[in-house]
Amino acid sequence: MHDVLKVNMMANIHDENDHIAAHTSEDLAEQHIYAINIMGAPGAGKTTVLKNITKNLKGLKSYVIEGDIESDIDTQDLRGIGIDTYQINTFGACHLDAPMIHNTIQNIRFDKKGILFIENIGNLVCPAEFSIGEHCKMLISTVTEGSDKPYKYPLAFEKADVIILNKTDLLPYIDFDEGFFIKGVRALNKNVTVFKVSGKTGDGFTEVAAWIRERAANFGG
Ligand SMILES: Nc1nc2c(ncn2[C@@H]2O[C@H](COP(=O)(O)OP(=O)(O)OP(=O)(O)O)[C@@H](O)[C@H]2O)c(=O)[nH]1
Ligand SMILES: [Mg+2]
Repeated sequence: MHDVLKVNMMANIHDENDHIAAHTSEDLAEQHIYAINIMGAPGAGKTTVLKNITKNLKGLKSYVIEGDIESDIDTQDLRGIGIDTYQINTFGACHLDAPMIHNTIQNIRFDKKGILFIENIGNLVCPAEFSIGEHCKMLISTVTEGSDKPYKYPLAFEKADVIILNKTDLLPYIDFDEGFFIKGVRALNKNVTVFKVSGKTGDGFTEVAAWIRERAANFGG
């Protein structure tokens, strides 16, 4: 009988990742930068939401790191409206990790205090498993995805510090059971703040921006 050495690879990967993430988070705080990890399915409105928040964040500068498997479409879009944006392409990987963010922030000159939005890869599963140095995890969910998503993709809802329910302008056209959605959210994450917004009309974003300003003012950065 041979001895078998069991190595928990995932635990090792997570430990190393979390160590780097903690470093990044401290580094950003020292530079008075509050970092938000924006997660959500492809097309949920991550870029649209961050654009709407930015418009309402008077007095705080917005920086963005765009995570995409390929392309720089969102980065070009954001740079086009004057937002300081940096691209990461993972070329296949389904989530951002702490070393990617650690490396990218070495290239950013944070000349004013503000908010760093990190748009994760469009995916409702993997990004929730990895800390990347953020001070806040923001989950974008949408009425078009259906009200059962907290039940089917629990980790993202469990880990979120704030949930943005987007595309509410489309409510008249679809069946979305808000009570069922909220019940699922509360079962996983009792106290998480939930905002209902429309990235198309801009409704709800003054409240989201106020919430972020409050968090950014009190996070110790
Ligand atoms: N009707 C409606 N459309 C929206 C809303 N928010 C975003 N959209 C549309 O949804 C599509 C996807 O929006 P994006 O902001 O690109 O979504 P994303 O999550 O950044 O997408 P990826 O980066 O590709 O994962 C676009 O056509 C947006 O115009 C909304 O509140 N209402
Ligand atoms: Mg996007």
